Amino acid sequence: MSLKGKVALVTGGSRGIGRAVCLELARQGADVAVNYAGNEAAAQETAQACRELGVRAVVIRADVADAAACDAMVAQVLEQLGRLDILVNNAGLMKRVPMVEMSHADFMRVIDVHVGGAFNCSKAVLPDMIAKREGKIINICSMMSELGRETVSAYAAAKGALKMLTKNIASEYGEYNIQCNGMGPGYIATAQTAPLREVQPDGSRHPFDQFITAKTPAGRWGEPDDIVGPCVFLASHASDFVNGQILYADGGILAYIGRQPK
Ligand code: GCO
Repeated sequence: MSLKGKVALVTGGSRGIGRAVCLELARQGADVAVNYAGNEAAAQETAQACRELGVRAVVIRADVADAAACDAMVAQVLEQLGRLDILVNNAGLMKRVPMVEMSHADFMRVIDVHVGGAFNCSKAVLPDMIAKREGKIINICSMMSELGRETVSAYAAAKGALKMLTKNIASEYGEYNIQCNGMGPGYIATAQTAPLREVQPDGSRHPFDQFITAKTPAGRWGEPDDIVGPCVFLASHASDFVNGQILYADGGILAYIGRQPK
Protein backbone atom coordinates (compact mmCIF):
# COMPACT_ATOMS: atom_id res chain seq x y z
CA MET A 1 0.00 0.00 0.00
CA SER A 2 3.08 2.27 0.07
CA LEU A 3 3.00 5.21 -2.35
CA LYS A 4 6.66 6.13 -1.89
CA GLY A 5 8.12 7.51 -5.11
CA LYS A 6 4.68 8.17 -6.59
CA VAL A 7 3.23 11.56 -7.54
CA ALA A 8 -0.47 12.35 -7.06
CA LEU A 9 -2.64 15.19 -8.38
CA VAL A 10 -5.76 15.84 -6.31
CA THR A 11 -8.33 18.24 -7.72
CA GLY A 12 -10.24 20.33 -5.21
CA GLY A 13 -7.52 19.48 -2.69
CA SER A 14 -7.76 22.57 -0.51
CA ARG A 15 -10.50 21.43 1.88
CA GLY A 16 -12.80 18.68 3.05
CA ILE A 17 -12.43 15.27 1.41
CA GLY A 18 -9.81 16.53 -1.07
CA ARG A 19 -7.59 17.85 1.72
CA ALA A 20 -7.92 14.62 3.70
CA VAL A 21 -6.96 12.61 0.61
CA CYS A 22 -3.90 14.83 -0.04
CA LEU A 23 -2.67 14.33 3.52
CA GLU A 24 -3.15 10.54 3.53
CA LEU A 25 -1.46 10.09 0.15
CA ALA A 26 1.43 12.13 1.59
CA ARG A 27 1.48 9.97 4.75
CA GLN A 28 1.90 6.95 2.47
CA GLY A 29 4.85 8.62 0.73
CA ALA A 30 3.40 10.25 -2.37
CA ASP A 31 4.42 13.71 -3.53
CA VAL A 32 1.26 15.76 -3.95
CA ALA A 33 0.01 18.44 -6.35
CA VAL A 34 -2.90 20.25 -4.72
CA ASN A 35 -5.29 21.72 -7.27
CA TYR A 36 -7.61 24.53 -6.25
CA ALA A 37 -9.98 26.85 -8.07
CA GLY A 38 -10.26 29.83 -5.76
CA ASN A 39 -8.96 29.40 -2.22
CA GLU A 40 -5.17 29.61 -2.61
CA ALA A 41 -4.56 30.09 1.12
CA ALA A 42 -6.34 26.83 1.95
CA ALA A 43 -4.48 25.03 -0.83
CA GLN A 44 -1.16 26.33 0.48
CA GLU A 45 -2.09 25.13 3.98
CA THR A 46 -2.79 21.65 2.58
CA ALA A 47 0.51 21.64 0.67
CA GLN A 48 2.46 22.77 3.74
CA ALA A 49 0.84 20.05 5.83
CA CYS A 50 1.93 17.52 3.19
CA ARG A 51 5.51 18.86 3.26
CA GLU A 52 5.56 18.45 7.03
CA LEU A 53 4.85 14.77 6.36
CA GLY A 54 8.14 14.57 4.44
CA VAL A 55 7.04 14.79 0.80
CA ARG A 56 7.16 17.39 -1.93
CA ALA A 57 3.96 19.36 -2.51
CA VAL A 58 2.92 22.07 -4.95
CA VAL A 59 -0.31 24.02 -5.45
CA ILE A 60 -1.80 24.64 -8.88
CA ARG A 61 -4.78 26.85 -9.64
CA ALA A 62 -7.13 25.59 -12.36
CA ASP A 63 -10.85 25.49 -12.99
CA VAL A 64 -11.14 21.82 -13.97
CA ALA A 65 -14.03 22.68 -16.29
CA ASP A 66 -11.44 24.49 -18.46
CA ALA A 67 -9.72 21.87 -20.62
CA ALA A 68 -6.75 24.06 -21.50
CA ALA A 69 -6.19 24.84 -17.82
CA CYS A 70 -6.18 21.10 -17.05
CA ASP A 71 -3.64 20.42 -19.80
CA ALA A 72 -1.43 23.18 -18.40
CA MET A 73 -1.87 21.87 -14.84
CA VAL A 74 -0.79 18.34 -15.79
CA ALA A 75 2.20 19.71 -17.71
CA GLN A 76 3.14 21.73 -14.62
CA VAL A 77 2.94 18.64 -12.38
CA LEU A 78 5.17 16.67 -14.76
CA GLU A 79 7.63 19.57 -14.90
CA GLN A 80 7.70 20.38 -11.16
CA LEU A 81 7.40 16.85 -9.70
CA GLY A 82 8.80 14.81 -12.58
CA ARG A 83 5.96 12.31 -13.02
CA LEU A 84 2.22 11.82 -12.41
CA ASP A 85 1.07 8.38 -11.25
CA ILE A 86 -2.22 9.02 -9.44
CA LEU A 87 -5.07 11.37 -10.41
CA VAL A 88 -7.86 11.93 -7.89
CA ASN A 89 -10.83 13.68 -9.51
CA ASN A 90 -12.40 15.22 -6.43
CA ALA A 91 -13.29 18.78 -7.50
CA GLY A 92 -16.99 19.49 -7.37
CA LEU A 93 -19.69 21.79 -6.12
CA MET A 94 -23.14 21.43 -4.67
CA LYS A 95 -26.23 23.45 -5.50
CA ARG A 96 -29.20 22.27 -3.45
CA VAL A 97 -32.12 23.71 -5.44
CA PRO A 98 -35.50 22.19 -6.34
CA MET A 99 -35.11 21.16 -9.99
CA VAL A 100 -38.02 23.30 -11.19
CA GLU A 101 -36.28 26.35 -9.71
CA MET A 102 -32.81 25.54 -11.09
CA SER A 103 -31.48 27.35 -14.14
CA HIS A 104 -30.00 25.42 -17.03
CA ALA A 105 -26.76 27.33 -16.51
CA ASP A 106 -26.52 26.31 -12.84
CA PHE A 107 -27.37 22.68 -13.68
CA MET A 108 -24.72 22.54 -16.40
CA ARG A 109 -22.08 24.18 -14.20
CA VAL A 110 -22.44 21.35 -11.67
CA ILE A 111 -22.21 18.77 -14.47
CA ASP A 112 -19.25 20.55 -16.07
CA VAL A 113 -17.15 20.69 -12.90
CA HIS A 114 -17.81 17.14 -11.67
CA VAL A 115 -17.96 15.32 -15.02
CA GLY A 116 -16.30 17.72 -17.44
CA GLY A 117 -13.52 18.24 -14.93
CA ALA A 118 -12.90 14.51 -14.52
CA PHE A 119 -12.98 14.12 -18.30
CA ASN A 120 -10.53 17.01 -18.82
CA CYS A 121 -8.06 15.89 -16.14
CA SER A 122 -8.24 12.21 -17.09
CA LYS A 123 -7.75 13.05 -20.77
CA ALA A 124 -4.74 15.17 -19.81
CA VAL A 125 -3.02 12.41 -17.77
CA LEU A 126 -3.87 9.39 -19.93
CA PRO A 127 -1.25 9.84 -22.71
CA ASP A 128 1.62 9.76 -20.16
CA MET A 129 0.01 6.83 -18.28
CA ILE A 130 -0.45 4.94 -21.56
CA ALA A 131 3.20 5.53 -22.48
CA LYS A 132 4.31 4.32 -19.03
CA ARG A 133 1.86 1.37 -19.14
CA GLU A 134 0.83 2.33 -15.61
CA GLY A 135 -1.56 4.74 -13.90
CA LYS A 136 -4.29 5.20 -11.30
CA ILE A 137 -7.37 7.37 -11.74
CA ILE A 138 -9.73 7.68 -8.77
CA ASN A 139 -13.05 9.46 -9.20
CA ILE A 140 -14.72 10.68 -6.00
CA CYS A 141 -18.27 9.53 -6.54
CA SER A 142 -21.13 9.71 -4.04
CA MET A 143 -24.20 8.13 -2.51
CA MET A 144 -25.81 10.13 -5.30
CA SER A 145 -24.07 7.90 -7.83
CA GLU A 146 -26.68 5.33 -6.73
CA LEU A 147 -29.59 7.19 -5.12
CA GLY A 148 -31.49 10.43 -5.70
CA ARG A 149 -33.13 12.80 -3.30
CA GLU A 150 -34.93 16.11 -3.46
CA THR A 151 -32.99 19.31 -4.38
CA VAL A 152 -29.82 17.57 -5.67
CA SER A 153 -30.81 16.80 -9.30
CA ALA A 154 -27.65 18.31 -10.80
CA TYR A 155 -25.30 16.74 -8.25
CA ALA A 156 -26.92 13.30 -8.57
CA ALA A 157 -26.87 13.47 -12.38
CA ALA A 158 -23.20 14.46 -12.19
CA LYS A 159 -22.21 11.73 -9.73
CA GLY A 160 -24.17 9.15 -11.72
CA ALA A 161 -22.34 10.22 -14.86
CA LEU A 162 -19.03 10.09 -12.98
CA LYS A 163 -19.73 6.45 -12.06
CA MET A 164 -20.21 5.58 -15.73
CA LEU A 165 -17.18 7.65 -16.82
CA THR A 166 -15.20 5.58 -14.29
CA LYS A 167 -16.38 2.33 -15.90
CA ASN A 168 -15.67 3.64 -19.37
CA ILE A 169 -12.12 4.78 -18.63
CA ALA A 170 -11.50 1.37 -17.04
CA SER A 171 -12.90 -0.33 -20.15
CA GLU A 172 -11.02 1.77 -22.68
CA TYR A 173 -7.59 1.94 -20.98
CA GLY A 174 -7.35 -1.14 -18.79
CA GLU A 175 -5.18 -2.82 -21.40
CA TYR A 176 -2.44 -0.26 -20.64
CA ASN A 177 -2.33 -1.28 -16.96
CA ILE A 178 -4.32 1.81 -16.04
CA GLN A 179 -6.89 1.31 -13.31
CA CYS A 180 -9.80 3.74 -12.99
CA ASN A 181 -12.04 3.26 -9.97
CA GLY A 182 -14.47 5.34 -7.99
CA MET A 183 -14.53 5.99 -4.26
CA GLY A 184 -18.01 6.69 -2.93
CA PRO A 185 -18.27 8.51 0.39
CA GLY A 186 -21.39 8.13 2.46
CA TYR A 187 -22.60 11.16 4.37
CA ILE A 188 -19.43 12.88 5.57
CA ALA A 189 -19.22 15.79 8.02
CA THR A 190 -17.66 18.50 5.86
CA ALA A 191 -18.42 22.13 4.97
CA GLN A 192 -20.44 20.81 2.02
CA THR A 193 -22.84 18.97 4.33
CA ALA A 194 -22.78 21.48 7.19
CA PRO A 195 -26.18 22.94 6.20
CA LEU A 196 -27.67 19.45 6.64
CA ARG A 197 -26.36 19.21 10.20
CA GLU A 198 -27.13 22.69 11.54
CA VAL A 199 -28.53 22.74 15.08
CA GLN A 200 -32.12 24.00 14.93
CA PRO A 201 -33.25 27.24 16.68
CA ASP A 202 -34.81 25.14 19.44
CA GLY A 203 -31.47 23.38 19.99
CA SER A 204 -32.58 20.13 18.36
CA ARG A 205 -30.56 18.32 15.72
CA HIS A 206 -31.34 19.06 12.05
CA PRO A 207 -34.04 16.61 10.84
CA PHE A 208 -31.72 15.46 8.02
CA ASP A 209 -28.95 14.83 10.55
CA GLN A 210 -31.35 12.61 12.53
CA PHE A 211 -32.51 10.90 9.33
CA ILE A 212 -29.03 10.08 8.06
CA THR A 213 -27.81 8.91 11.46
CA ALA A 214 -30.81 6.54 11.67
CA LYS A 215 -30.30 5.33 8.10
CA THR A 216 -26.60 4.59 8.60
CA PRO A 217 -25.87 1.24 10.33
CA ALA A 218 -22.70 2.83 11.79
CA GLY A 219 -25.07 5.29 13.50
CA ARG A 220 -22.98 8.33 12.67
CA TRP A 221 -21.85 10.69 9.92
CA GLY A 222 -18.47 9.83 8.43
CA GLU A 223 -15.38 11.98 8.85
CA PRO A 224 -13.06 12.81 5.92
CA ASP A 225 -10.48 10.45 7.43
CA ASP A 226 -12.99 7.59 7.10
CA ILE A 227 -12.66 7.69 3.32
CA VAL A 228 -8.90 8.05 2.85
CA GLY A 229 -8.02 4.36 3.38
CA PRO A 230 -10.06 3.22 0.36
CA CYS A 231 -8.37 5.96 -1.67
CA VAL A 232 -4.91 4.72 -0.65
CA PHE A 233 -5.93 1.19 -1.61
CA LEU A 234 -7.14 2.36 -5.03
CA ALA A 235 -3.98 4.48 -5.50
CA SER A 236 -1.63 1.59 -4.65
CA HIS A 237 -0.44 -1.58 -6.37
CA ALA A 238 -2.70 -3.50 -3.99
CA SER A 239 -5.56 -2.68 -6.40
CA ASP A 240 -3.79 -3.40 -9.72
CA PHE A 241 -6.48 -5.95 -10.68
CA VAL A 242 -9.40 -3.80 -9.49
CA ASN A 243 -10.88 -1.78 -12.33
CA GLY A 244 -14.15 0.02 -12.99
CA GLN A 245 -15.39 -0.46 -9.45
CA ILE A 246 -16.99 2.05 -7.10
CA LEU A 247 -15.74 1.41 -3.56
CA TYR A 248 -18.18 2.85 -1.01
CA ALA A 249 -17.13 3.97 2.46
CA ASP A 250 -20.62 4.83 3.65
CA GLY A 251 -21.05 3.26 7.08
CA GLY A 252 -23.40 0.72 5.47
CA ILE A 253 -26.13 3.16 4.43
CA LEU A 254 -26.43 1.81 0.87
CA ALA A 255 -26.99 -1.70 2.26
CA TYR A 256 -29.69 -0.72 4.74
CA ILE A 257 -33.44 -0.31 4.16
CA GLY A 258 -33.75 1.49 7.48
CA ARG A 259 -35.43 0.66 10.79
CA GLN A 260 -39.12 1.29 11.54
CA PRO A 261 -39.82 4.51 13.48
CA LYS A 262 -39.78 3.90 17.25
C1 GCO B 1 -26.76 15.82 0.05
C2 GCO B 1 -25.32 15.60 0.42
C3 GCO B 1 -24.74 14.39 -0.32
C4 GCO B 1 -23.34 14.15 0.20
C5 GCO B 1 -22.57 13.07 -0.50
C6 GCO B 1 -23.14 11.74 -0.19
O1 GCO B 1 -27.15 16.98 -0.15
O2 GCO B 1 -27.48 14.81 -0.03
O3 GCO B 1 -24.54 16.75 0.14
O4 GCO B 1 -24.76 14.65 -1.70
O5 GCO B 1 -22.59 15.30 0.06
O6 GCO B 1 -22.48 13.28 -1.87
O7 GCO B 1 -22.29 10.76 -0.74
